[in-house]
Amino acid sequence: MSQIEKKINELRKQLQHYNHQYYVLDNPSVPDAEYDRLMNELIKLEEAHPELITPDSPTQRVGAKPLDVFEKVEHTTPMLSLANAFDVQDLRDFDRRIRESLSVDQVEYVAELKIDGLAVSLRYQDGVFVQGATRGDGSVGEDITQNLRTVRSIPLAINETNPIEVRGEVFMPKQSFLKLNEKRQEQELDLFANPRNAAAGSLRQLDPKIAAERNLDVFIYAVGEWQAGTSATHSEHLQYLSELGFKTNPEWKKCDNIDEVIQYVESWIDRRNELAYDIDGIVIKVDRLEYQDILKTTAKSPRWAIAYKFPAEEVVTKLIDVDFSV
Ligand code: NMN
Repeated sequence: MSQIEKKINELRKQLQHYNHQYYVLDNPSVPDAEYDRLMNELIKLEEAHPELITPDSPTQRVGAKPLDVFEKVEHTTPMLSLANAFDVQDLRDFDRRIRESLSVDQVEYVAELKIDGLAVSLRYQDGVFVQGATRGDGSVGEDITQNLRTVRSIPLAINETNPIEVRGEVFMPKQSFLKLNEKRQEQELDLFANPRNAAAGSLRQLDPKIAAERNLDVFIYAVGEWQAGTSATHSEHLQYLSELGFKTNPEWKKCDNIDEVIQYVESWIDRRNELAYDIDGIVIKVDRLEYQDILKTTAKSPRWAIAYKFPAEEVVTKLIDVDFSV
């Protein structure tokens, strides 16, 4: 390897590390000026040696040209939606059905915030982000790789050489949504109805430069396909995703039984407005993967998970309602 190649690799590793600290952990480890200096050094070296540019370089987030149309992507494992629970009784019924099917007295659950965004699937091969897709109808989604590459908290490279697909929710933080609408008002453009619609509108841009300006963020919440997978529980998956450098939501809780789940759900009803992003409920999943396999899925949704939906707080006036939901 030449000296230049070594220097380029070193800069990429360093910048990847700083990006992770800054965008994933919200905890910058160097001043911006130092980050910018290293980034400029890498840009200059790559300009002088374009043959050494790789798609996972931190300089390559917004590389691609505008598309004419999004290609279709068939999901190898369907991206199912979740059954809903609307009150405590629904949660108790869910727990009873599960315990009866498994013939056990107690089941451990993981409770997570249900982020109000768009479900996406991300594929990595040889440690490099190669494809990102929307859920679509659950079987076939749209290839939005080039827009997802612009989401700074999505790593372009990870430390897992086995093929892995992960799933998560792309969202727009409330603050970014307010700023975007302010700017649009000044420009006399239509306003987005809420952060979810703004995120949807951004992800369906054919020009990745527009998506890149929209300050989208992500929380990764599941491993989709992973042949080398050895975890026994969903909570271990969450731990592993975070070790790989993915942004996972820190608020999840492992609960020993449904009473603890109910306490967790109730604790968020009033606190949810304090978050920097919208949530529309709590997702509850059976923690043991072996149990998930036994419980299986119906045609529409897994039997081992449920989404508790918060009561709607207000009816939002329709402004731009981008339908990107199914
Ligand atoms: O356009 P990007 O690359 O997202 O950068 C936006 C700003 O964020 C830049 O001014 C950069 O300095 C800053 N940033 C800082 C760090 C850091 O570790 N201090 C990391 C990533 C981005």
